[in-house]
Amino acid sequence: MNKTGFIFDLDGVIVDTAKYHYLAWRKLANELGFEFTQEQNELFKGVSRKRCLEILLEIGNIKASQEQFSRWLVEKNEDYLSLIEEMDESEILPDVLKVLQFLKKHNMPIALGSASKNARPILEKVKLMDYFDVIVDGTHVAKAKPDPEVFLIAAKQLGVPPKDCVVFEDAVAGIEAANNAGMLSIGIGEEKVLSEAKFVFTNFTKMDDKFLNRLLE
Ligand code: B16
Ligand code: MG
Repeated sequence: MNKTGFIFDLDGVIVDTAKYHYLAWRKLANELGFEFTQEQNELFKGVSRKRCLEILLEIGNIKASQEQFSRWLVEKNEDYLSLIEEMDESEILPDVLKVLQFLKKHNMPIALGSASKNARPILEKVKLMDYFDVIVDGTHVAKAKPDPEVFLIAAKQLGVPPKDCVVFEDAVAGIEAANNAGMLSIGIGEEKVLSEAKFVFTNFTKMDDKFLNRLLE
């Protein structure tokens, strides 16, 4: 039997760090004198830190020098890091462990494919490192989702052809990246938002063993 490779996004799939990203971006926006809403934060999902700041400055209609831009990137990340400092296993989203354990039991190769440069410390905090054979994060990729680079590197490192990989993603850009990589995309979130995904589940509690078994075939 051909092995299937399973690739998980981090933010919004394994843990809900989007709320901490939001607080840190909102603080920066407020300091710069404008509001940043939860709705606008949707645009930031799956998007690199640098690109997020570019979008934020567009929203606030602010022009930044190179030096200011770099300083605000550092400031936002420091605020984000202090917000995630206290994270622990209780922040793992419902039934993520059930799915990881199911895949481990069947000896399936598992990778992380995240845009975040903070992916490793987060996996350590929530004690999930041992489940991942491969970790590809924002420190390894040059091109952001929807470019398939992050998932293609993960597939290569898992030793599984892209067409035999399954991707779990919560972001529109991430689903596009998985589709662009020729992988099976599974959206975690709202069907109307993730309409390009092959399958969509509100969260992992909705994914039963029957469906998971089908993915192994
Ligand atoms: P960092 P994912 C993404 O992670 C987030 O969805 C996105 O909001 C964030 O800007 C990006 O990581 C970069 O994160 O600032 O920690 O490097 O969803 O691809 O796991
Ligand atoms: Mg995500």
